[in-house]
Amino acid sequence: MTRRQQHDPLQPHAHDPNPHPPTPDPSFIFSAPDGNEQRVTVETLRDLPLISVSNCYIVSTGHGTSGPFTFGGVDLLHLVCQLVEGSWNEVEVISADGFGNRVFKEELLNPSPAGPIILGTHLDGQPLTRADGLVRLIVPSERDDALRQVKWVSRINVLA
Ligand SMILES: Nc1nc2c(c(=O)[nH]1)N[C@H]1C(S)=C(S)[C@@H](COP(=O)(O)O)O[C@H]1N2
Ligand SMILES: [Mo]
Repeated sequence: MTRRQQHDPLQPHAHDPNPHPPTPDPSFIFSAPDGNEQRVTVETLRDLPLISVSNCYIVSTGHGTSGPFTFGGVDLLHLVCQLVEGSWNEVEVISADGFGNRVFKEELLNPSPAGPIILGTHLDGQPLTRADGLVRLIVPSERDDALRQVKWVSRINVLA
């Protein structure tokens, strides 16, 4: 397999999932549309409402479907609304290993019946481990090779 770092992280494709966290630190950089950046830690996320989403599946390219899981975490919409004042339209969620996904305002405002898109910090009631993806984007509606389930979020770019 070619190294994922050579690809655009926002054009994910089916691949053997990376089992190795790129760094030990689960905090990430949050970039607002005005270019203002701040570090968000797991402790920061704990101060926001914890919501849980049941019946989540990870439809893995490498090792079949796993689940159902109940993921707990912070509603991505809530975090963005908390940290961004002006208008915004799109959110890039990127891991330091070169994997990422684009989330549109529209799908945050109108969540799928499968559940809202969250930044996962808990798995089945227990804190999510770094190895399992802390902090992990959970897109409950996604069933396409887990291409939106971004483990080890290291950067969130909110775009106007
Ligand atoms: N950061 C990061 N997230 C990722 C990947 C990856 O390589 N890096 N692979 C994706 C793919 S293709 C799959 S199938 C799932 C696997 O998730 P799991 O290791 O928890 O089963 O993670 C997704 N999220
Ligand atoms: Mo996958």
